[in-house]
Amino acid sequence: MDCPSDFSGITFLGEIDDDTSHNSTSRLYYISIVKYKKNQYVYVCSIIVALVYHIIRKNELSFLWSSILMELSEELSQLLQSNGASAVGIADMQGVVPSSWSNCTIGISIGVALDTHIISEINDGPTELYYAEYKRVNHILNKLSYYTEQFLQERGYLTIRLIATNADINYETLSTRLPHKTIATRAGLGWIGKCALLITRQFGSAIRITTVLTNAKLPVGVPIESSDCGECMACVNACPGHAPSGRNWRTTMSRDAFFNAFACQQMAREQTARRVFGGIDSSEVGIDDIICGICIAACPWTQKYLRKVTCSF
Ligand code: B12
Ligand code: SF4
Ligand code: SF4
Repeated sequence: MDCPSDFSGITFLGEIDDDTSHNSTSRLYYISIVKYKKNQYVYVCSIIVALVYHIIRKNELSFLWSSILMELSEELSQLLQSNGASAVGIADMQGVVPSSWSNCTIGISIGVALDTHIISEINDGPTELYYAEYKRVNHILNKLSYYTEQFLQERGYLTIRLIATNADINYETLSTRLPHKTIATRAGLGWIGKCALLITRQFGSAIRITTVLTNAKLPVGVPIESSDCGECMACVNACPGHAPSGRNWRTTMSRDAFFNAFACQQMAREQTARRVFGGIDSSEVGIDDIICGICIAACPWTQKYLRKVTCSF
């Protein structure tokens, strides 16, 4: 039996021809097996080469993709800062967001610092100017979260925008589904102080915050998991409502384990009525806002911020 023409070019045919014990049929099988083995070898080699190439390409692509996302986050950060943000952080919120929001696990925490002159005048309670500042900053935060939402949606991403304050509150527990402070600590903006406020190294607790959740896989910050208050007791001693217990926070602790939110609410209500609304309880005139801020002003980190920015005459 003649060898088929496609075998004619195989170089190792000569070695087989030397083996006289094979007739032409068995030689063909033999050639087929050798060819199969050789092809298999070539095939396996090609797969390895293809895999290595794929890994290199994939790394190149993921590198390219992460640079695009890095640029996107820088662009967003610049947009927010040029519109009044004092701090922007990005957090991986996987496993922390409520399950109904699990398609948006990246949290953008946006902070706006409070005016230093106004905060330095809160000594024994809130002022009318602090109330105006509270309103002004909430307005800016809501505007910034709106810009963030527009920015991301225009680029095809999903977003969930949380309102700066007084939204989604369960008044039985004085809590929301996802408090802004949780995103802020996960983004690495600061820790939770003994007074239950977010404390940043740059502004102390004189910063208000808001949140936008998204599915854009922006580069995230390093979470802060425990308090940096140490032995300080300034806010504990200053609080007229005795709301902070003096215990240091960590992520595994519930708010109620170290802070009495209802005592704070009661005191802030009284302070707001006495010092801002001329003795009238704000809820009686249909206003949800209650403010105090003594713990903000008392914090040494806030004091450091006030000293850095406020001119002395
Ligand atoms: C309800 C509410 C109140 C209640 C209860 C306060 C409280 N601490 O919970 C009352 C009426 C008492 C109150 C008072 C005040 N409030 Co208020 N309030 C809120 C509101 C609307 C919801 C807070 C909430 O959900 N609480 C539930 C508990 C569980 O959460 P939390 O204490 O806020 O945060 C906890 C978690 O984040 C957790 N945590 C942190 N990191 C991590 C990470 C992981 C993985 C986990 C699991 C948990 C976790 O630790 C925190 C402390 O336990 C938020 C706005 C918002 N939507 O977040 C503003 C907010 C907390 N209030 C604020 C402020 C400034 C005040 C006042 C000073 C009033 C004023 N403006 O003068 C006081 C001070 C209160 C205080 N010392 O905490 C700011 C705080 C800013 C900051 N730098 O921290 C917020 C964020 C409003 C804003 N947009 O900036 N408030
Ligand atoms: S806001 Fe006022 S009442 Fe509430 S914890 Fe701070 S100092 Fe205490
Ligand atoms: S006043 Fe002291 S204890 Fe209170 S939050 Fe600031 S650093 Fe922490």
